[in-house]
Amino acid sequence: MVTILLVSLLGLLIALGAGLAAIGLAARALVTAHRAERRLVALVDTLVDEAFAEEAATTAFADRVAVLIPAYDEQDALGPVLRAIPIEVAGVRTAVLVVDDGSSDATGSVARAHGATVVRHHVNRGGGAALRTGYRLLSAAGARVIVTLDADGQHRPAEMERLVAPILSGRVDVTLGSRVLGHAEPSQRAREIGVALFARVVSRLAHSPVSDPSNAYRAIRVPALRRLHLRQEQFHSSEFVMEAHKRGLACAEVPVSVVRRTHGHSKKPPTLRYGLGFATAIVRTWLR
Ligand SMILES: Nc1nc2c(ncn2[C@@H]2O[C@H](COP(=O)(O)OP(=O)(O)OP(=O)(O)O)[C@@H](O)[C@H]2O)c(=O)[nH]1
Ligand SMILES: [Mg+2]
Repeated sequence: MVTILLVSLLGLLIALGAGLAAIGLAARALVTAHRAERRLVALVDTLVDEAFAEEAATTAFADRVAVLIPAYDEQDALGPVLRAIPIEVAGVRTAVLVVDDGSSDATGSVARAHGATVVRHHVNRGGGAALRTGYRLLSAAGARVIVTLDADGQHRPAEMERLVAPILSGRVDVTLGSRVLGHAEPSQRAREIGVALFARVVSRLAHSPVSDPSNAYRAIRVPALRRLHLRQEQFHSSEFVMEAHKRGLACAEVPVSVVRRTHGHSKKPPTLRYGLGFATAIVRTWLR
């Protein structure tokens, strides 16, 4: 009897030891993977910084309204967007930076052919990561205001003044484009329901009415950027809105249009996965 008990106890101890060792190994693997990822990101950032400096772009953005466009395989859509960017907005000259997010098509050369400054992520990192790269470079280059819009032609560059003027006049730090206050061409029903649902959630958590938390057409006064903690690789819009409210920046929603894509295709994951990713980004930003 005693022998059976001892053998069982020994078996239990061995199993426990093996379990702990496995957990230790898994934790080490995670730490190593995280370190490797950080090194890779640092490498990509260094390459981007060098490319930006080589393009002598540092002076091109000083005191300008910087137009920041993240672009991933948008060779067909990007040209018309760039042609429509106004030379001046609310009396201030614009300068355009396209962050080519690891495209495998001619996005970068199309952007250059249209006179934009281009930096490239050598691997695809997501729209949020592309915007962070742009924010970092443009802040260092002395831009006054940064306005972001998509490369797919869904936002209208002609409406840029609505976003930039309230910042230049000193009224607010951040403007957020809203298709709900403005105009939206009909899209998938699930997407429309999602926009309405997430608007309610984000408004509640941000303690302020936010009618279109997935709209990437927005602008910010550059010094205010430093106060935001932006980490999302992909679902950056809700993070940006919630952070702006959380850090006490003066925000205003501005009516804008969102039209249908006429070239290329959406890079977003399917609706359910998109909804989950969007919800996770909201919760993580809120808990921060
Ligand atoms: N989704 C996605 N977009 C990226 C990425 N990198 C850069 N972008 C750019 O981010 C912008 C928004 O991407 P879209 O896939 O059009 O997302 P969306 O406009 O919110 O969604 P749709 O309404 O489906 O077009 C575009 O200019 C993309 O080219 C990426 O890794 N994924
Ligand atoms: Mg789009």
